[in-house]
Amino acid sequence: MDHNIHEYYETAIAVAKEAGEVVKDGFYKEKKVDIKTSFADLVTETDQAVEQLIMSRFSSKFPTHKFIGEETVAGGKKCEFTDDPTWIVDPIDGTMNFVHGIPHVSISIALAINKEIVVGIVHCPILDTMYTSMKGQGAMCNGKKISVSKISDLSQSVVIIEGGNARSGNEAKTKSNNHLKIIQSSHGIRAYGSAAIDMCLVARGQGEAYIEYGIHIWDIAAGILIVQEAGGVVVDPKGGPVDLVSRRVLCASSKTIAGQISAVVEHIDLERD
Ligand code: LIP
Repeated sequence: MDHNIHEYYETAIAVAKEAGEVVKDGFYKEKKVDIKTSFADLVTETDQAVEQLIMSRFSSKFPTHKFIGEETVAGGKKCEFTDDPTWIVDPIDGTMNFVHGIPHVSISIALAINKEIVVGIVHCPILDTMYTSMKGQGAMCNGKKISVSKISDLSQSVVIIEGGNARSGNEAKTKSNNHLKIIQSSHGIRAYGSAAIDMCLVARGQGEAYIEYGIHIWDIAAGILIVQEAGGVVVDPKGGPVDLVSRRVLCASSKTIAGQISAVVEHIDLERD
């Protein structure tokens, strides 16, 4: 089947902008907050409304396409990542930030065909910043081409590493151990609370790497293409190709830095999406 990738790309940008207005409106209002897998895994009525809006726009324009959305999966729908054209959506990536009035919130929209990401859009409506990418066409921030940092050693790098929202078991302890190992090997660490934004900052050279265990396909799908199209690498933290449903990701400005991080961290195996 022939695909008009440019039409998909333009549609995704228009849908992201429309959804961004709903996020902006909700950001400055009192929120109704519910919890999901832990007291730190939040969802609001805006997450739900934005996902429904995005899903309805894509399903009416591309009725044969499939859809994977964070809140639809949280509501019980199985996360089925197949070869079919599939829109992979996080309606608000950085819900914790949204609830606390921190502006680093994003709408992450990706399209995968044969399990390959061909369109990636990360729209940050409060920061008025949109990252866009189409397979083979580079990565942009507000229409301007972006590229990863030229720094090629971990000791000279800023590494973005999140604490995540797991509060039980050994996951949080292992993650804090990994934070210490990265601090001891780098210029320092940062965390912005949104995997999609973390990856876009690596893509634009404002950080040399991002690593996280515990994320989901909807958090990273768009960011994967944006980093790759900006000249970066995206791999499994243990090494090897990135596995979108493995719930772990490592991206970096160079293979060298990715390899140096992979060698120092303790890896975590999680239930797949
Ligand atoms: C968030 C991720 C972030 C992670 C948070 C949370 P959400 O996604 O983008 O990287 O550290 O725990 O999972 O839940 O805001 O869409």
